[in-house]
Amino acid sequence: MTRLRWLTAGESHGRGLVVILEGVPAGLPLSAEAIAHDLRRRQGGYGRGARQQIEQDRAEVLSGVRHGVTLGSPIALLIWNRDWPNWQTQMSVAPVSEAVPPVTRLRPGHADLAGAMKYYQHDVRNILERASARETAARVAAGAVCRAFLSHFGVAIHSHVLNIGGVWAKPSQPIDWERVEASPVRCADPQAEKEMLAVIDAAREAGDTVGGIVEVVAEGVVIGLGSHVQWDRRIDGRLAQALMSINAVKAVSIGDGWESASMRGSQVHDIIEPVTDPARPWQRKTNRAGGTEGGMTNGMPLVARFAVKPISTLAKPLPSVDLLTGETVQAHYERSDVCQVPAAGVIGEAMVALVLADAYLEKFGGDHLEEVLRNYRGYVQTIGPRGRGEQ
Ligand code: EPS
Repeated sequence: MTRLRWLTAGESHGRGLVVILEGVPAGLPLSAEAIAHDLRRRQGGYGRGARQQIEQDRAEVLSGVRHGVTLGSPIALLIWNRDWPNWQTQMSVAPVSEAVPPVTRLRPGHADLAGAMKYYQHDVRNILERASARETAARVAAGAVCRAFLSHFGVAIHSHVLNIGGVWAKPSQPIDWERVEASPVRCADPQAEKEMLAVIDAAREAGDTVGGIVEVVAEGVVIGLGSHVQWDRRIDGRLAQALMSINAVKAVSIGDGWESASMRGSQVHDIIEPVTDPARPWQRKTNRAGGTEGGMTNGMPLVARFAVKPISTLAKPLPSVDLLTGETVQAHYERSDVCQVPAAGVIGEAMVALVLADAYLEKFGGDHLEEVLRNYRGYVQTIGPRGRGEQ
């Protein structure tokens, strides 16, 4: 990230989560309600566990905003954990006199083992509290700020679920985003939705978990974000890193991704259509590239998919080993989600928003929203066919 910097802090059962976002220009109207909206969306989805009934995530805006408008100074957001009162002894910042039993039964698939080795811990709680996907609430709050910024450039970011536990949604175009928002699994296909709900129920009954595949779509993205000239400036690489960093994500692809590897070039590449509408130059017959070519956006919608593995905290735990004794035990279980795939989509939107906001600021830099917009409009005037009405 070059123009936008952000860091989160907070443990899953600590007092709360914090994110500081720096680089958002001055002059952006920002409401706590817009952030709360995305936080609510992250908490939803069929298959979520008991924790989401306790929490009602809302971000308090501590800085960087005055009278509903950003100042250009760092924006600090704080989300209190409502579960904290139940964890005050276990998660106390100060030393406590009570004995707090350590978590020692390692969960295969989680950060427990590698984290305990790396940080020389004798209590897995010292790892799992930060490794928990609860941290993604802070990312979603920061992403909501970026979404508000991007809306001034006509960018809209959505996500939908393509697969849960092996059940595929039928492809549909255009995607009915209202239906997706109303769907308990954030899926556009009503038939697949029914089957997905059944798959989640069956996994719950078996004390198991299920993963899936999510697609994030960003519409209205301008041509030319990112760059071909250096590896770390490529927008597809930046998106992949951001999406892969979401807890439990094991694969990311852009556009047709894996499928394109087994097709011929003539089937894969998106034919460029003649320019008839100067307001929408460089349209393609198809969008198999998913909106990026040469490490840059190409003016078509950005389409990124990612695969989420099933959550590793199982109600019917896998055999494992005790961190302290090295003996065979059942892995640790307190409570967990059966399926977090719908929520992962909302988190994916936030990560895409953070990457795109950074890329817009990199290309159209400015300290006030109006300045960024001026730079943007100046650029947009130059993106038609060379030699035709270029300014
Ligand atoms: C989560 C909160 C967590 C888990 C989940 C994500 O709450 P708790 O640990 O109190 O149940 O529900 O995290 C995991 C599944 C995990 O394995 O870490 C949230 O707010 O998203």
